[in-house]
This record gives sequence, structure tokens and C-alpha cells, in this order.
Amino acid sequence: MSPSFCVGGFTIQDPFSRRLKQLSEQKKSRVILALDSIRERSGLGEGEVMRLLEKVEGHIIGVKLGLPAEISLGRSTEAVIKSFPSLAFIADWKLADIPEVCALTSKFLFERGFDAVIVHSFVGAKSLEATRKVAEEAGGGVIAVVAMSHPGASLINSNIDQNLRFCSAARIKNFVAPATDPELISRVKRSLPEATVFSPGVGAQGGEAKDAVLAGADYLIVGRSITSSDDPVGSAVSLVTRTWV
Ligand code: BMP
Repeated sequence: MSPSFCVGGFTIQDPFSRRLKQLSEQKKSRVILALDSIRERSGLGEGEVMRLLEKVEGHIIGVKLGLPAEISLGRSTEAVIKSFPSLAFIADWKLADIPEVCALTSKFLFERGFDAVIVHSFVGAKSLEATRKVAEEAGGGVIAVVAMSHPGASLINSNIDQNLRFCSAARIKNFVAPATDPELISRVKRSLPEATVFSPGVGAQGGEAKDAVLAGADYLIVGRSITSSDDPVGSAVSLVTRTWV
């Protein structure tokens, strides 16, 4: 059981959030690598993933693996997670289901070694709460998507306040909000000052990393700017130094 506790209705300082903060301060980095592809080829091999992570490990604090990684890596994911104890691993399956299935899927993901799971908030407080309870039992974290970065995200983004209310009711305080629309990041922080914001959409999607941080993003989720670069280490270092303010 995790030693989480409550202040003002929020579960704060879950082990995942504490660890990420520690890693961020140690490495002076806010960057979480979104590992969906390498050089935009489809399919990831265990060997090339290991080699890329060995190169960038000192500059990033975590790795986000989603369905593209799951489909190509499968059970090799466990070996990858075990090989990099100085990185937090986030399972981005964007869970959006009934509470029982969100809970079951999260349980499998924590058993596989992930430190946190990402869940959609629009499914409502019950699904969010079920996921958060499983995370607490596993000593892990939950990150809820309250707004998205792509063109066409208008439906979810226009419901950001309702999505935040669902998350508050479920006592979740880690959120995904888009670097492509820094005003939405500020809105999360204004609504819930204790919020921790993870921002995707930097670089390849046109978001400015520094603007996202100035708007309140705590962590940046970055994929292709690093994974498609001829010099992934150089790209990671440049992003890290520009955004450690
Ligand atoms: P890239 O930096 O290559 O655009 O990758 C962004 C990553 O963040 C992808 O893994 C994507 O699934 C994720 N993401 C996003 O781009 N926008 C969102 O609103 C939510 C996400 O999880």
C-alpha cells in the first residue's frame, strides 16, 4: 500500500509524483520521452529501444509507452523497464472504459512494471476513482487527460472544466494538457493550484516548449523531436536546457 495522504481533498505526493520530482531535480530536466517510433518507422525493436534509452537516459526523467510500443514490443517492455531504474515509465493506453475495466487494465500495467497509467477524464469520476485506487495499491500514479494537443480536439478541450471536476471528485491531481494551447495549461493551474501538468505537443506538433513551461507545465512529453532526430542526444539536451527555468 502506498503512503499517500490527503490535503484539501487531494491525494498528494503519491510515490510516482515524488519520484518524478526527485528525478527532475537530480537531472535538471522536465522531459519525458514519448517512445512511439524511432525515425518515424513503424515498429520498435527491443535492441534499438535499449540503445536509444542508453543514450538519452541522463537527460530525460521518464518514458511514455503507448499502444504503438505495446504492439511492437509486447512483453519485451518488462525487460526495457527493468533495465532503466533511473527512468519513470508511464503506460499511455488512454484508458476510457467502465470502472471495472479501467481498474483491471491498470492492475496489469502496474504488474508489468509501469510507474503510472494515463486515463481519459471524460469517462467520469467513477472510472477515474477506480483507476486511482488500483494505482494507490500498486504504489503508482494516475495521469488524467483533460485536454488534447491536436487540431480537432475541440470537443474534449471545450469540456476541460467538467473534466477537471471529474478528476477532483476522484482525487486525481496529475493532468495532461496541451503545449499547443498554453492557455489551457494555465487554466488547469488556475483551477487547481496543486495540479501537476504533463504537456505534449512540443516541436513536431508546433507547440513551443518554453511557452508551455511559462504557462505552468511541470513536465514535457516529447516524441519525434528526439526520436526522429539525427542527433537524439543533442536534441534532448537542447530541449532540456531551454526549459529548465
Ligand atoms: P510527438 O512529440 O511526437 O508529437 O508525440 C507526442 C506524444 O504525446 C504522443 O505519444 C501522443 O500520443 C501524446 N499525446 C499528444 O500528442 N497529445 C495529447 O493531447 C495527448 C497525448 O498523450
